[in-house]
Amino acid sequence: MSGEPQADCLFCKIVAGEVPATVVRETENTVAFRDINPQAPTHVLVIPRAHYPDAAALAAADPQAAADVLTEARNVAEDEKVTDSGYRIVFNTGSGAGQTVFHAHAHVLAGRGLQWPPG
Ligand code: D5M
Repeated sequence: MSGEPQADCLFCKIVAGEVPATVVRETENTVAFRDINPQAPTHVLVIPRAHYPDAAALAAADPQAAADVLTEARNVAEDEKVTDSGYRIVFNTGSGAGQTVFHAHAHVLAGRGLQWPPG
């Protein structure tokens, strides 16, 4: 899998600036922006600029980019000042797990009590 942009991918359009988003961080390999439907006071998505359908495909094809997504999730938590209170990094992988956008992304969730096990 090449990681090339996909014309029908919403998150590729955010990377390209064709769809607006509230971007909070950017690196060479990643973009982080606020989720349009936040599930917690902090809810930021971290995506690779390259297109892979889910986190597993990203990790298999480009381990460095996968590591960069995780590092940026940690940096978002620092920026949001939630490292002491705790936060959750979620990679929904597959429709059965709740994935709805098939461009790899990490959810960074914080700012309220988070239950375990998740629903
Ligand atoms: O998560 C996909 C997430 O993407 C979901 O929480 C909503 C979010 N989303 C969808 N469209 C947008 C735009 N345009 N901006 C920001 N966030 C968006 P999943 O794990 O695939 O269910």
